[in-house]
Order: sequence, then C-alpha cells, then structure tokens
Amino acid sequence: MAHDAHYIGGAWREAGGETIEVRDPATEEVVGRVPAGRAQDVDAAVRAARDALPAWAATPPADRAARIAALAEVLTARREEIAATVTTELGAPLSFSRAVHADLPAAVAGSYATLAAEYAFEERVGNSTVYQEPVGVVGAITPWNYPLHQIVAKAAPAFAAGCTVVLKPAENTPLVAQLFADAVHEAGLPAGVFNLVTGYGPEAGEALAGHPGVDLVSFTGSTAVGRRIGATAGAALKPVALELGGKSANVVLPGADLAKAVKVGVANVMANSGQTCSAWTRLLVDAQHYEEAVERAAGAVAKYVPGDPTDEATRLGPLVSARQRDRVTGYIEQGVAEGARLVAGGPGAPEDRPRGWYVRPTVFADVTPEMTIAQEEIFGPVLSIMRYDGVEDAVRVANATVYGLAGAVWAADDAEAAAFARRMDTGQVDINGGRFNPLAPFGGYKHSGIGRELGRHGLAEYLQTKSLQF
Ligand code: TXE
Repeated sequence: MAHDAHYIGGAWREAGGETIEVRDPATEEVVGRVPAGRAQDVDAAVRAARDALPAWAATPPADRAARIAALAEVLTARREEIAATVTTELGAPLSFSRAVHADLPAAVAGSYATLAAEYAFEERVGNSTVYQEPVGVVGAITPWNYPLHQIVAKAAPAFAAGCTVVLKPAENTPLVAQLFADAVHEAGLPAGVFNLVTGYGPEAGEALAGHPGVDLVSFTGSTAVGRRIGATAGAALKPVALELGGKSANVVLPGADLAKAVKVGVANVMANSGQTCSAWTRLLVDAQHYEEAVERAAGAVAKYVPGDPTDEATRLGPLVSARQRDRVTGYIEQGVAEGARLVAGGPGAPEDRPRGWYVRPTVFADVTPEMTIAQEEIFGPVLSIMRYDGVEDAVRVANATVYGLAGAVWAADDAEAAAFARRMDTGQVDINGGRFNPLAPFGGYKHSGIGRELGRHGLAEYLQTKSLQF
C-alpha cells in the first residue's frame, strides 16, 4: 500500500498536490501513487534532519549499532514483502528479488550494525587524538535498478557514522523506499534521523542536491546527472559521493576455463535484465578461443527466456520503463548499423510479450572498441563480444572506455588473473568467478564515480576527521 505522504521527522506527512503513477513493467498497469515532492517538502525534510543531527551524532556508536541491527532484523522479517514490491515496480523475477533485492540490503544493514560497533571513531596518533565525526545531513539520491540496496548502501553507513539522512528515491521505484521508511520507523530510529521525499529528479532531486542545509550529497545514477550534481556541490564546496555508470570488461585469458567464464559472464549480464552498473557487458576473448566463446554465449543466452516476473521459473523480466526499453532498443539497432555481428536476439520485443517493457536478450560478436555499443552503457540484456590479440592488447581494449567500475578476469590460475586485474583501470574485479563480498569497497575509477560504498570504506565517506594535539 502506497503512502500519499512524505516521511518527515518520524511521521508520514500528508502531501497533497501532484502524484507520480507507479507502473508494473510487466503489465504496464498502475500499481501505486506517491507524492511528487516539491522544494518545500525537501526543505521540511532537511530541517527535520538538521534538528535530529546533534542528538544522533552524540549517540554512542554502540547504541547507533543497536538501532541499525534492529533495522536489519526488520528488513529480514519483511523479505517477502520487499521482494514482491520490487518485482511489482521494477519487474525483476521474484526469485532474484528475494535473493538479491531483499537479502542483499538486509545483509548490508547487518554489516553496518557490526561496523558501527567496531569502528575506531577515535584513536591516538603520536601526541594527537584523532576523531572521526559525522559529516552532518546527507542528501541521498538513488536510482531504480537495485532500489532498496542503493538506499541501504547510503543510509546504513550514514546512520553508523552519526549522520542524518534525507532520501529522494527514483520516481519509478518509490514503493520500496516507502517500505524502507516504515522499516526505519519500526526499528525505532529517532525521529528525523531518516526522512523520505518522493518526487522527480529535476524538481525534488535538484532541490535536495542544492539545499544549503545538506552537508554531503550521495548520488547513484546516470553520469550526466552525476556530473551536474558534482558541479553544484563543487560550487558550494560540499563533498559528494557519486556512483555512476559502467562498461565493465570480462577478460578471458588463454588457459582459462572458457565454458565457465562464458556461462557466468552471460548470467552476469542477464541478471536484473542487464540493469546493473557493474555488469560485465564486454566479453574479451583471444583469437584462438573466440569463435567457441561466441557459440557458447549464443547458447547460454537462449536459456534466458523473457517471462512473467511473478512466475518462479522466470529468469529474465522486462526493463523498468518504456523509456529504458526504447533506449536499449536504440542501442541494439545502433550495434547492427555499426556492423557488429548479431548472434542472438536483436531489435524488437519478444514475439510472445506484446505487453510489458521487454527486449530480446541480445549478443553481438565482432564488436570493436570504437563502436557505440563498446563505449556507452546500454543498461539492458545485451552482451558485446570483442577479440584481442595478445595480453597487451587485452589490457588496452579492457581500458578503452571512459568508465572503470568493475570487471572480471579468468585465467589458468588466480595469480595470473590478479596480475592482469591490477593493470585494469577499474574499481572492482572478480578473479576466476570470485563471489560478491558486501564488505569489499565498491566504486569507480574514471567517469564511473567518486568515492566508495560498502564496508569500512563506505562508512568513511560519511565521516570527517578532527585532530587534537596534547
Ligand atoms: O537515471 P537518472 P535514469 C544509467 C543507465 C541508465 C541511465 C538513465 O545507463 O540507462 O543512467 O537512467 C534523479 N537532479 N544509470 O534516467 O536520471 C532521479 O530522479 C537531481 C546507472 O533513470 O540519473 C533518480 O532518483 N537528481 C545507474 C536518480 O537521479 C536527479 C542507475 C537516477 O536517475 C536529476 C541508474 C537532477 N537533475 C541509471 N535528474 C547506476 N550507476 O547504477 C534525475 N535525478
């Protein structure tokens, strides 16, 4: 059930005025309405966050940790509700919604309960005592692709640091943000520590990013909006954390387990319908193994049949919106026009999916670094396969984009793969299929962003340092 209200100062405040229709991407039907917040709503939320800041900043870390642990418990208890909500507003398959959209944020919240209790907020360095103090009021602007995770990855470390938060979630997925506000309430965080204003980016988002009462802006979303927010914050001499797009390389070195590398690589690109900033959207293979990789990728993609996300067997749902569907379709058409070889999928909707914002899972071979589909973030279930000629060329191709968020390397042994990964201009690399670690710092090199999320590095973003000499 959607609230026709913003969550400000510990209570749902009736909003009135314009609303945003939330649609189910699989059926295109309206499934909820939330307020389209304006500057005055943002202002009220920032005031509530400022009022709550002194007491929360002064709360002993162990007590903050207890509240975050309670929040993690509420999120865990509400797993089914979270999964169903994300499936309804994002279109992610239910099994994925449970395992990732619900369980991951609960785990991240749990990790910050532990970190808040253990972190060295104060330490003696020579004749100085160095304090880590909260930055203040955080303005968090989040996207729709991992709607709850993106919120928790900002709010939980901010709470742990002693900061208070005003959140403006994506307009496509505000329902799970409202559910999060209910969870914060149930967990007993003091009034004003967390505040939620739903709304559109150019109105509520801009108002939050430029608000003089906000001390730090943390944004995840497109590079274009990130650049704008960074410029606004720079002019106000305000710190920012930006988590932006990616065009990550999945590099298969000769001697690697090719079958596994391709299978895991395809699964990585298809997950969440390709709407993942860290997705390994470029598969790099040497000439000798190239055609085998292309064949294997086409075979692997055939297992991702677009379907009803509420069906337990579905592995590939629709895209979040008609706009994203059109964007992704445009990139697929451009790939064909620029001469890439289509080996699976292609433009147009899947035949049996006349309703919903579906695209066909697509694989391109013979993609070269200058092609648009090798450079720009597509944000759909589209894989570009590229050939390299020797290890030096593989490094060159892997690094030949403006992005640097994630990546993968496969080799005969971990040491060889790790040596290659050290030469990649990117923030996070999985070695021979290494598993996701919620404590490992996540963030970008180059245009993929500024700052890190998750673990102790993510907590440090919300702290500023003071030293006293005596
Ligand atoms: O992003 P936007 P969109 C990339 C991906 C995708 C593209 C466009 O390539 O295809 O961006 O997606 C708020 N001031 N990523 O248009 O607009 C907006 O309301 C302040 C990568 O959905 O950046 C939402 O809350 N805020 C990515 C948030 O910004 C503004 C995740 C993100 O929306 C604003 C999503 C403004 N002027 C998209 N304009 C990732 N890094 O994971 C918009 N917003």
